Amino acid sequence: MSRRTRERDPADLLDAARQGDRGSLARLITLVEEGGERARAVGRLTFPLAGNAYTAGITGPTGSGKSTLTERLISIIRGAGDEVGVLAVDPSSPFSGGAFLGDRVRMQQHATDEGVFIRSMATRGHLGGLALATPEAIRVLDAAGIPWVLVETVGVGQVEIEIAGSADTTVVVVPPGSGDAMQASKAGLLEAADIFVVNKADRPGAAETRRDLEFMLHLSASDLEWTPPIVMTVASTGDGIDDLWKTIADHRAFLAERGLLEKRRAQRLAEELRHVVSQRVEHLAYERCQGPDFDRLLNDVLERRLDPYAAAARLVDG
Ligand SMILES: Nc1nc2c(ncn2[C@@H]2O[C@H](COP(=O)(O)OP(=O)(O)OP(=O)(O)O)[C@@H](O)[C@H]2O)c(=O)[nH]1
Ligand SMILES: [Mg+2]
Repeated sequence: MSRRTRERDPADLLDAARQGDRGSLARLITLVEEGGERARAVGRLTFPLAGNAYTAGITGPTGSGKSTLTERLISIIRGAGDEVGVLAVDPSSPFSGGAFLGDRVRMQQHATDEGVFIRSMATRGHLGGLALATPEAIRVLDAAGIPWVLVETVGVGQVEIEIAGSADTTVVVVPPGSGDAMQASKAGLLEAADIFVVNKADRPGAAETRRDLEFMLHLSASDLEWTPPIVMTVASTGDGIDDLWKTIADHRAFLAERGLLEKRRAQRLAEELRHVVSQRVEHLAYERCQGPDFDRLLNDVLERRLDPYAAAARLVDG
């Protein structure tokens, strides 16, 4: 990246990104990761332009084949002539690099394709971590005019599910093996999934995993009109990928036809707004709990001149 790119302001970067300059796009996402005033400036610029990209989240346990599947989906999207952005998010790792080296290598076949933008995400300073930085990064890609955004999230914890669930279509990848389907259900993936993929269907136990999933879906069946389909794939050979793509398209059509896409996106924005508010309040609490005022009031509490509630009231209300 040239010095000039680094020094350009967010508005110039966004203009360049919208003209297809990938370096500027990468820089904008770095600004989002770093948080602070420049990240806010990026958010202000991208938000009004966003809302057109369709996002698919791909989540599941480590090594289940998410990146290999993602790579196959990239090929299909490119085959249709569309541009695609990919964000690889690993909430458990504070810095991008090591863990994603493999992803980069595997997605190398797209490395020289200008229509593909692949990026791993780390939080360098964004308040609220990746759960808040990811939607902002998606909006950067969206505002740059990229119609498809795939978000690969590693892991099945609470934050991972939150990120994965912030897509229009959430794909949960379950590898074959006794207990894996059960683990997915415990982790709350059953609720988050719009589509299940049993990848590595060439391995023993795939049919059993499918049956386990069917059984659990049956148990948790509600009056929802959409029951998550289960797609069998062998990402390494490409088997079942067309089926997966068609299922994503079906889900998209289902949401669009019933007005559910807008409803979901509205719910997500409400959730994001709540999250930002609680981050800010938490940050405020952190700031109020240090410094001379805090020390003075704490001293009053320690000497029993003030009770903790009265001291807190003074710190919060001034
Ligand atoms: N046999 C078999 N191997 C597969 C299949 N899909 C992926 N693999 C292999 O499984 C390994 C892990 O695949 P990845 O795509 O990196 O899995 P991942 O879920 O992205 O892994 P993390 O990002 O580390 O969580 C690689 O060696 C793939 O070649 C499959 O369908 N069958
Ligand atoms: Mg991966």
